[in-house]
Amino acid sequence: MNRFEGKVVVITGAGNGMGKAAAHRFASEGAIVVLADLYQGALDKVHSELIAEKTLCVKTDVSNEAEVKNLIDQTIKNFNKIDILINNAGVHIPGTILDGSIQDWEKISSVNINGAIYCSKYALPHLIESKGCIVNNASVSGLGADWGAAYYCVSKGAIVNLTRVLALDFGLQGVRVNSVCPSLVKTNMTNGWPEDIRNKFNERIPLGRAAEPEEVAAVMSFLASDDASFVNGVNLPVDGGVTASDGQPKIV
Ligand code: NAD
Ligand code: ADP
Ligand code: HBR
Repeated sequence: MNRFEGKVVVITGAGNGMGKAAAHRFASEGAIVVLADLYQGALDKVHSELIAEKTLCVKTDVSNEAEVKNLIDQTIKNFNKIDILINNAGVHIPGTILDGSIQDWEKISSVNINGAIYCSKYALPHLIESKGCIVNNASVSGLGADWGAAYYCVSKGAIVNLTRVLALDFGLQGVRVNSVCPSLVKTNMTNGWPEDIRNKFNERIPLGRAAEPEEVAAVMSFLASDDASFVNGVNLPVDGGVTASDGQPKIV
């Protein structure tokens, strides 16, 4: 499939995990990919795995408005348009509202919420021009709540509703906005979690395992493609069935 030939795709948090998997997926389907991450080393590694002329790396802290503006400016300067924005960069800090410091909240909200707001705000004029789309990486943690992850869940709830408000406000201008909502995915974010916690997740996931980053990237690519031309404002669980449960305990 070459669904993204000629398309310019901006991916944040592209140095690792699902962002990196998305970079590979979109590139494998013909896209020009613009990779943004905090870490130049991680970007260089992904760059080296892709076609050089169809890849641009822009070291970007998405929580910094000026750096996001630079990311969009560099993309336009090099490729003259943006077709797809993948708001993927994110951080996780566990804890209840009493455990977590105000600095934890500032970190989570500035990266997870402000980052998606800044990228959307500066990319949207170009997406309106190209009749493009946005795919956010939210989480099942934004569809419902988890114990002991207060700030993270609040931030992901904001992304779920950001998806909806952008879908309403820009649908008539031809821009679609959707999100993926994964449960546990095997990335740097979660690989260090204690084994007993990961096992508890596996017990609650009807498919019995965490997702591979590529399984989420595949859904991002579907939502960004013309195959999803009438899908708009959807927060799509990619969760092995977690949200099929009403939350009552597993007794069998
Ligand atoms: P990851 O840690 O493997 O990758 C995240 C990437 O984002 C890293 O390369 C990191 O350097 C980058 N990043 C962090 N802060 C940044 C900033 N300020 N500016 C630019 N880049 C920044 O994690 P992942 O699991 O691939 O996470 C991707 C997204 O998926 C996040 O939004 C996360 O909340 C969400 N998510 C993760 C899981 C999971 O189980 N791993 C589940 C649901 C949703
Ligand atoms: P295994 O599951 O046998 O440990 P994998 O190849 O499936 O090995 O896992 C690759 C990486 O993902 C390893 O670093 C491992 O620690 C991590 N990992 C494995 N299972 C999970 C899980 N349920 N949740 C998060 N990370 C996991
Ligand atoms: C585990 C999952 O809900 C996450 C890190 O978002």
